[in-house]
Amino acid sequence: PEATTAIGIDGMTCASCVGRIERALAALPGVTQASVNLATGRAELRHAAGMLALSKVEEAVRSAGYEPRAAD
Ligand code: 9UX
Repeated sequence: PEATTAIGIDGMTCASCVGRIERALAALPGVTQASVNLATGRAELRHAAGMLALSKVEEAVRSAGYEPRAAD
């Protein structure tokens, strides 16, 4: 089954940040969709249930140059 994970992202200031992070998150194993909202500083991931550790999401956000935080 499919599951949803949300994470907060600090440091985004333009639409290109959004595209960069969406590509990085969509490339994670098990992820089927990644949508990032610039206004809310929040990302939502659709992924196979049990296939995505939050630590991997945080790592991908940091590698892309942004700061993960707890989702609201
Ligand atoms: Mo836009 Mo985001 O010029 O890191 S890509 S600020």
